Amino acid sequence: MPPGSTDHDVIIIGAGFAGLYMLHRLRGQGLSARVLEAGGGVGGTWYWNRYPGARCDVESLQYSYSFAEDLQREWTWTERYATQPEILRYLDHVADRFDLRRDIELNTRVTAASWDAPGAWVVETDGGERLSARYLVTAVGCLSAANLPRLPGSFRGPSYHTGRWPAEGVDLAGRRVAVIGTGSSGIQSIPVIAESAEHVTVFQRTPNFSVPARNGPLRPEDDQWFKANHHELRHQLRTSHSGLFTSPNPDSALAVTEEERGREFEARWERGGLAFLGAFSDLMISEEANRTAADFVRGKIRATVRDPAVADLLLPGDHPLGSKRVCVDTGYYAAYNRPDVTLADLRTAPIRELTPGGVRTADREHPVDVIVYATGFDAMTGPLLAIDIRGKGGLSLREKWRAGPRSYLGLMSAGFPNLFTITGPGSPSVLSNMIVSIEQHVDWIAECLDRLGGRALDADPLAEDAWVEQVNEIAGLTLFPRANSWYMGANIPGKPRVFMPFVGGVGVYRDICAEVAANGYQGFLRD
Ligand code: N01
Repeated sequence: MPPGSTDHDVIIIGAGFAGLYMLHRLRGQGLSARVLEAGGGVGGTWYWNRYPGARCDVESLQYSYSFAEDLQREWTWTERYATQPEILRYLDHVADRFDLRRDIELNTRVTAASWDAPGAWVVETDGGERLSARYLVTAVGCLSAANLPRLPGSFRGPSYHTGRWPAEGVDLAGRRVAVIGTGSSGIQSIPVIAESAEHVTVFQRTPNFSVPARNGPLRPEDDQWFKANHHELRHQLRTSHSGLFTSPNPDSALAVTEEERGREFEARWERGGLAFLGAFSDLMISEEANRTAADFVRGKIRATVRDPAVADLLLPGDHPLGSKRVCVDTGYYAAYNRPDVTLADLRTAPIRELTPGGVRTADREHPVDVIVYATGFDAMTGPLLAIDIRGKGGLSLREKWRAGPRSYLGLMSAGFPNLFTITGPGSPSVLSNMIVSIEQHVDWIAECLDRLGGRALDADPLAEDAWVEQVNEIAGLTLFPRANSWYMGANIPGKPRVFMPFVGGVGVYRDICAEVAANGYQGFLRD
């Protein structure tokens, strides 16, 4: 393909953390890139998820870009865990600071993309635009295709999905609110909604494990320490298992006494956050070890919730702790001590239908004014398959992934040349600090494009088969596949049950990707 014969060198889909950094990197190496973004602003996940109480469950200092020293020096987070508005302000700042907006087209949803002879991607948008580029990079996010259950009946009041929350906000003061779903979004929003609503009815299908955030103002000494040592600290994050500081304890939970175990869990519970999972090395490998952590959390739930019958309903019991994303909350369990919060257990009385004035379960009607769907996302594959992507010979990605996603390193899928998927299925992605994984993928893709110098690249189907097998094999050694989780696609009716992310850890994965590149892009086919 002669240079200059396409509209752009690269089209990037999405202007969240991944798309913004990808654009910045490509510009830096002299490539022309265009970002197409469905939202009315930059931010991706953080543009859409504006529900009450939305904040990150990864600490602010770690959930931020590392690529620019100046950016890191000049930005100061206000809280240990940033709120959605603060993260959005950060991303707006990044877009301005690096002059990214002139190459971003907002309110533009990509509907189709096809690999056309003689070697370019042609992208179509919902506005009827057709744009071409030699390379296509998806930065569509892993949790951006909202899952809205189809419930029979109809409700006359307003309803909102947490991941599509109106930018102008929703006034829930004095309203009777139904919250359907008790994953991270529900668990974060319920205590906050309860503060102003007249009544909150929580519709719970599956109880989840949640650990306290222990949020608070970011201490200046922590900020200064992070800034002063950021080279070393960022290096530690990149080479760690999850891209997070979890102070992993190398001991088995079963090799210590009950008292020692209790002390370790208690210390981490008091400190707050996802580091709870680092308490022992075998929590995600041994059922028996996992049970000790799960029992500890169940004990905390019983101790917090005053009504023992309600506490019982909140006890997670159908999956190992951590096999579904552990939630991080502020006052979630205590919210059930309020007289204006009711728990409706859908295991005993499922939702039958929506009525004009509420939600009817098998046992009664719950009158509400507003419904909040905290029902999650068609994760990882959903945002990609929402686009009609066609590769060589018209091969459809939807067709190829019918039985589950297949990719080499989560970066490319064979038969779709020059298409790169940032944090795609088959990479650590959602099991890690997303920013660490995004930066690793962006850097790898940018370097790869630089070395390709305009030539085409595709995944070798044999390398892809071997990678898919390896991803499955490693997942099979852990407790992850034991849950009906969105990691497994189990939350979407009809979606194939395949454990999608790579469990081996971000440090290991980074080394694999670096070695592949160093060996002349082993497992990839070039023009
Ligand atoms: O979604 P979820 P989420 N009827 O899929 C229930 C990230 N995140 O938006 O478990 C009734 O976890 C469903 O029930 P069940 C984070 O990675 C991060 O909360 O399928 N209920 C479940 O309880 C997280 O894991 C942050 O039985 C229905 C809930 O809805 C991921 O996003 C904040 C239902 C969905 O939980 C997704 O979290 C928010 C139905 N028909 C999100 N369908 C932070 O950084 C579904 N449910 C803090």
